[in-house]
Amino acid sequence: MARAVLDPQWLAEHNALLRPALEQDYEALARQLARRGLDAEALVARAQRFAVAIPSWGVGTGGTRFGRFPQPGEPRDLQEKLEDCAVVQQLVRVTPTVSLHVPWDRPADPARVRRDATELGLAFDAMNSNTFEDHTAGERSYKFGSLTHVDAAVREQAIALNVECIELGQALGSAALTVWIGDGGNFPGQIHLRHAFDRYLDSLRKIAAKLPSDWRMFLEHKLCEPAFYSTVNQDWGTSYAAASAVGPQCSCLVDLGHHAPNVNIELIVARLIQLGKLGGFHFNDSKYGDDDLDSGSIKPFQLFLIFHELVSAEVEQVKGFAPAYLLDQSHNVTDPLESLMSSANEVQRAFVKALLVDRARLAECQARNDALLALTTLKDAYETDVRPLLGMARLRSGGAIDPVGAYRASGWRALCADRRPASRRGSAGGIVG
Ligand SMILES: [Mn+2]
Repeated sequence: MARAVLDPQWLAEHNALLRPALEQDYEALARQLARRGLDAEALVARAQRFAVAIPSWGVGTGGTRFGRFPQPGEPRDLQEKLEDCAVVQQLVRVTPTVSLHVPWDRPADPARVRRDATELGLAFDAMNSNTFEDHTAGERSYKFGSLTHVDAAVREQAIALNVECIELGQALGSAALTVWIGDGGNFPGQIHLRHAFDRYLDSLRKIAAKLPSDWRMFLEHKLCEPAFYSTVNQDWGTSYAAASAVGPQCSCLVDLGHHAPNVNIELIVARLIQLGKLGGFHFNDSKYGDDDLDSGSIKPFQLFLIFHELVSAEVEQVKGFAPAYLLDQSHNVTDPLESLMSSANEVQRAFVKALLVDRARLAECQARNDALLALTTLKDAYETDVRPLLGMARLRSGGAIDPVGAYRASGWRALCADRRPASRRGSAGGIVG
């Protein structure tokens, strides 16, 4: 039994206030769903099994290149980050794993960190290697690249960090490595476009050679930034080519913010599923670019359409389909824990709504070329208010009916502000690709 950070008795009392209204709304929704041939109880059970990982860097206030506005009580070390992750998980019950970033969260004693996490009811998701900035004086600089650098010694150093991530991950119980590099050029002519990609493949193969047989390796592409003219792994096609070249343990990771404006992301998702190379997701939302805004805050319909593709693959039992889900956002103006709870809820909501799609009717519409009724079929699912179903799933899993409301009432932030004086510099923030 995991140690609860917030008092379970207090949480039960908080839930008791909201429970009568939830039960009324749930019964009404269950009747509506039954008319559509859907079983609310089965959907609650599916919602309860849904999971999305939390990034260790997400519990601290993020920032932009213009600045950062930390708030009181930010976690100062990995132990405190895990404690915050446990609070989120206690309230939402769909975030049982944490994804670590190395070296930001390099554990000195991984066995102890694993025990601490287990005690809090948490496990570890994919490891993330950071070779997009310099870490310690004396090491070789990544200013002009890491895995694709022209200097073999820099590439070796970056490869070694990825191998270290694998070894740490093994000790922590992780089984995946996510590789995102900032490598690219800011000037035409700065890098040899083909040779840089050759070096990328060569470095990736060396890392893949160190993967345990049950591990997976995810390649995360990104259109631009920090390189603004050319990026080595800039789009899903490049990522697919690289993952294919590296081998069967390697696949592509889709970060929702890493695409050109207006790109049809659900189509990319469908393609990668079809090609057997969809490894996972970094969920967030965006308006202009890699804004790292909260999931579902700008384009909730897009998120639903992505989950429609994911659920379709699940329903059709596409071979090898098992994508990893992680939130990857920068919380600049909110309490990060509130953003994580609300975003986990948005992702779970998109998943549950995708379960409501009448796939038989959609197939009929497609066979008849009935475009309008096909869209209506999707909208029938999308426009269903599933909040009572999500609330019931959280309640039955031991979480909060209203996670953000419960969190605010718990006073956790104020307690942290007291317990975690800012005299020690926070190890929190950071922007990740
Ligand atoms: Mn990402």
